[in-house]
Amino acid sequence: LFSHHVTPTGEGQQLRDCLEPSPLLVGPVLVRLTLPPTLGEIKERNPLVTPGGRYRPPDCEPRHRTAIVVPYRNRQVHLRALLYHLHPFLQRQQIHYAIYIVHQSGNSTFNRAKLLNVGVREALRDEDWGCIFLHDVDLLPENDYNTYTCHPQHPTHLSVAMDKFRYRLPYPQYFGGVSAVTPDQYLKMNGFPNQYWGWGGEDDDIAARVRLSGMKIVRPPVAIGHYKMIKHKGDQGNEQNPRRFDLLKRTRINWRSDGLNSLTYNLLSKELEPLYTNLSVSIGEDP
Ligand code: UDH
Ligand code: NGS
Repeated sequence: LFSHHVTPTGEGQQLRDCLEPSPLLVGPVLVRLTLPPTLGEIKERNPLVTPGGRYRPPDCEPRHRTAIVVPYRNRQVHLRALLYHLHPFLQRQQIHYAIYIVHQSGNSTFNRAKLLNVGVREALRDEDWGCIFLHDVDLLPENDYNTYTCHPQHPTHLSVAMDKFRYRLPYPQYFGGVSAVTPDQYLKMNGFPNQYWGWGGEDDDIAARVRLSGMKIVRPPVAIGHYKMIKHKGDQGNEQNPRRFDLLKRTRINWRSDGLNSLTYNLLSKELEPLYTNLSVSIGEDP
């Protein structure tokens, strides 16, 4: 029931395990898509968040350690909206967490899945996270009963009811938006593909890896997995990938050789910003 927790002053202190479910949960939350506050204002509203966008509950010993990894380029306003909503959301869940923004530097075609691979690897260098969330920047959770924790055996798909799909799954195998894996599950599926440059298909490849490596996808109830997507146009540098259908035909052959075990990149910088850890990375370009 009690576990040892060392305070920054070095004094030992007994903290009771956090209650489950967290007594701070409120259920459905109103997500308004007005212009989000500035980063400074968001930090003021989240005084217990420490450099790098990290947090642990002050009054109880957390039961979960979750890293949130966000693939990112040139979406400043969306990032502010995400931080504004996600920090209080995760604090209500009494999770020990950190938010990692993986910024693709340069102008080469965007590669979401490869950025996610980089984020997982770098996050695990920092800490022994029990759960890693793969989180699009433009998705805002609307119900805090949708807990940001992992299933011990199977990868989780969280964004099962997005407003743009009229709060339903668009198709049974959909794995895009927000999903989560434990480090073990991630290893088992050899991570994510590195070869999807541009929009589309990489999430379907990841879903196929889950199945091919002998796991299945678990999901929260549709009534709870509600998300608002911030509306936007397709990004420059992330045009539809015409090769995605051919790549998807080969997942069964490629997944063991392309993924975590073939990942290469250059980490250009790692900055502990007040509300997030910013990883700037050069991931190359479509050969
Ligand atoms: N992302 C960026 N910057 C980019 C591209 C993508 O940060 O330039 C990230 C961001 O986290 C985003 C995620 O990658 O949430 C997924 O990209 P997306 O938002 O383009 O994909 P989504 O399917 O939106 O959510 C599609 C909108 C228009 C695509 C038109 C093709 N039919
Ligand atoms: C599928 C895409 C997925 C995408 C999903 C939703 O068709 O990558 O649509 O797209 N798969 C392929 O293109 C092979 S959305 O409606 O969000 O634009 O996530």
